[in-house]
Amino acid sequence: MDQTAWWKRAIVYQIYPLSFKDSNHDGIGDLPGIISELDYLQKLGVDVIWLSPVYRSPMDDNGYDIADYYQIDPIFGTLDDMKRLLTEVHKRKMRLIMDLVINHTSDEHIWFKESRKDVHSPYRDYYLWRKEPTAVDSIFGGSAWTLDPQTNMYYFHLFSKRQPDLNWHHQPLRQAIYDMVNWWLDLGIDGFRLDVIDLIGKDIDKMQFADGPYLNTYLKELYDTCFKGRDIMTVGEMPGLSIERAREITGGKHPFLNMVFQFAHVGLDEVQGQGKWALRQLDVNEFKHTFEKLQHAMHHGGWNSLFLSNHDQPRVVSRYGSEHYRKASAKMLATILYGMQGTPYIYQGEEIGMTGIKMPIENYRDLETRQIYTILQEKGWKEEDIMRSIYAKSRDNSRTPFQWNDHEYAGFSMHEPWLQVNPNYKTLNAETDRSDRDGVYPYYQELIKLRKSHRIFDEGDFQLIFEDHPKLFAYKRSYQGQTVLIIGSFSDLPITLDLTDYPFSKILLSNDHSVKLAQHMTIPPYYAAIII
Ligand code: TEU
Ligand code: CA
Repeated sequence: MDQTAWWKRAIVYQIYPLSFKDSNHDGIGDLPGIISELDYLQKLGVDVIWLSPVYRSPMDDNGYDIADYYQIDPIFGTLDDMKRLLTEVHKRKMRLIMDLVINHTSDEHIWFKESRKDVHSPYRDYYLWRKEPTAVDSIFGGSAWTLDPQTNMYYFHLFSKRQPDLNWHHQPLRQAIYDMVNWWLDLGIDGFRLDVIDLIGKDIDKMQFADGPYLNTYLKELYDTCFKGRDIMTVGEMPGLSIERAREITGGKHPFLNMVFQFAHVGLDEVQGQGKWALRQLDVNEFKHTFEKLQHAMHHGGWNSLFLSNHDQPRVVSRYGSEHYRKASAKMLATILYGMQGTPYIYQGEEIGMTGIKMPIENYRDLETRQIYTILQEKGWKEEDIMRSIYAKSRDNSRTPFQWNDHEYAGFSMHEPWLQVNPNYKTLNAETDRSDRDGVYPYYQELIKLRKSHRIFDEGDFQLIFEDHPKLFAYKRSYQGQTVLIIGSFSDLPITLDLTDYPFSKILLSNDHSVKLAQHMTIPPYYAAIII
């Protein structure tokens, strides 16, 4: 492997700043709070921190609506805090990447304020204005067009109406973005996670949005103007990109980005074509075959990012694991993910097995949840069905404050937090978990160490085993004559495995030490093991 590609061997940890740690006790997480917990991350084995947006923002979409790219929002701290964070991260031999939200801005960005004033404004073409709306829905529900009374024209927004889309076809806008990106890179940050970057090449008049006709052109320009020649890491969030295109963009002739987030495996608990609120049971076979495709496609050329959770997705234990077998299933999910090829991502709290939450509707803060609640009501959904979907899929599931200890507000803050703490914090928190021999955090530490000490995890090829088993996700990795088996059970019941056909000598790691390796072995619910 190319040794300069350090990001291939990195473990990335995503911090959602609002909910990580509050230092000044106003109920909102902040940069000094993050600085105070860097040792916690270092001990876990983290190499790179991805910080969700901390720029100045009205927080309509929790910072994914940026009003000033050059400033830190006062709720998080100051630019000096940011610089201090960077220094402290680097001191610990870790790196820091920022979130880059350049498909849209906040409606409070000066560009938009100027743009909307008058059709002749020099900023008019920074955004997308039309006399008539087209039949496009925003991703959060409702029309993607909003009429602005000031000039009596409609502006385009794929997310909330407070997040107008930027017009990437306008060269001055692109240049303004590149200047800003270079400014942050010159400040010393180590790269970016690029928010919905597959949308910047869209052609709205031709109704082409994700992976639009101009995507390669603009990505290439961004790469040439900002990324080229710098020792950084870039990961593009690309919900609408095919596997083939992901491979092209990360590994083809022009690798514009180091890796992308693919979402094929994420929508498998949804009725296809009906959006995220129409629930269905996960089919483990479909799940593992989706990963198989990615593993094979990216094995030669291209690079995968491995993730199950982020700030938009519900907690994976509650979603694909089991709250009843919480610790076992949290470890199992980590094991099958970390056994694959790619760069693994941990979303804050995943490493202690945090779970989803059920709250009365008025406690939800996420604009998507609040919006969808009304929309589903209007569509005639029954209250209990709406709430069932929200419990399962609301983004607030993963945004509740980090559970540090069993003190009031889970040690996140001494003030009532901006979003309710999960009531299970008394027993489920980092302090308890880390002092538990059976804890999830200690397991992650071991898993990360193991992964880093065997090249087979970086280089080996991937083949599913027990391929049609409806409750097993198992595969082997092979590299230079060596084979590793990775086994994960999604079953509430024991399963008997026949390992006669596979080479094995010992268990390198497992979530249940009472299980002994044998040709015929019976594994308990949510068992996970790495066998060599
Ligand atoms: O998300 C983009 C996206 O398309 C989805 O992940 C979407 O938010 C989700 O499916 C809705 O349920 C990114 C950010 O990660 C998200 O937090 C922002 O809200 C969004 O872009 C707009 O910036
Ligand atoms: Ca604070």
